Amino acid sequence: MKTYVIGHLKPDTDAVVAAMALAELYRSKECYAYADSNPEAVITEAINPETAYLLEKFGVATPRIITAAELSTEDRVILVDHNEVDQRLSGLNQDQIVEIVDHHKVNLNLKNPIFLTFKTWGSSNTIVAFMMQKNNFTPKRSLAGLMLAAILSDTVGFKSATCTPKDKEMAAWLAELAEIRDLEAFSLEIFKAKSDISSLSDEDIVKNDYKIFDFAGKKVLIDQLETVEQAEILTNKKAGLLTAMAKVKAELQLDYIFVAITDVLQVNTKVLLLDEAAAAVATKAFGGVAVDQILDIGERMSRKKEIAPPIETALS
Ligand SMILES: [Mn+2]
Repeated sequence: MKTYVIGHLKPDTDAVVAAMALAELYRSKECYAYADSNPEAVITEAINPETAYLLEKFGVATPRIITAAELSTEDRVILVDHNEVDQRLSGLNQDQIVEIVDHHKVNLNLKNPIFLTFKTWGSSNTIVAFMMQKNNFTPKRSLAGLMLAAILSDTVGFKSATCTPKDKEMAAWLAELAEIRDLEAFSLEIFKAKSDISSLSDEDIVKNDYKIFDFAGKKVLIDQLETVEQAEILTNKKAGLLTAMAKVKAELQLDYIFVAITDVLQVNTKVLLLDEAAAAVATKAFGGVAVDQILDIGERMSRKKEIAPPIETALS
């Protein structure tokens, strides 16, 4: 029997590193008696360029990709940074889930009681850092650096509406352990790695960081690209992105697809709208007027807190 710790589909830095950090904590401390099963951090799919950059920077190996077919029926699975079925490893038997550590809206219907740790903080790594402190565990320098990076990435350098004092408190602790003093400079370094879309096709961008939601029976994909080159992307890549959106919408049988291009330095998001129906939902959700299939939604940067909820309300 083994215990696997795993983040969501289309893994981001928070999901990958929270799994690594929690597995490290559970290998080292008894906590909930997983230590005998050698907890291992795994991932659902290939990592994004930002996570690849950070793992290389800190000299840490990428966790392996696992499929549900590789799990034996006795294996236990701990979910981090997600809970909804649509965001889980596909084919995962939910009876194997023994614990969830997350900071997203809860959408669960499980048969058995399990360990649940949900906090309304800006990053799953803030929760894992908090758990480490409670268990008198100190992560080594490279892991502390990765956890700090994940907090800065998820909270957009503390600028996101999801950021809380606890995120800053845990980031300060991790920064000291990682010996990283200039958090603003480190945030910019992470934004640049995130913004490096040179290796991505238009379809890769549309599928770069997306989540699929069930809003009032409608299948809605919301993709977000956090970048320092918003204007350039919306000028040079718009036509290609719209074509890719149409393809992905058909392929995944979506009712709606939204691609949010967020400028992390200017603190502004513009949403690409594929068709009239999407424009109607978006303007109902956020107000304003769409111009040339683009809606400026202002300072909103958090998909979880500021982008997905208004779309859900508009559709319900
Ligand atoms: Mn997260």
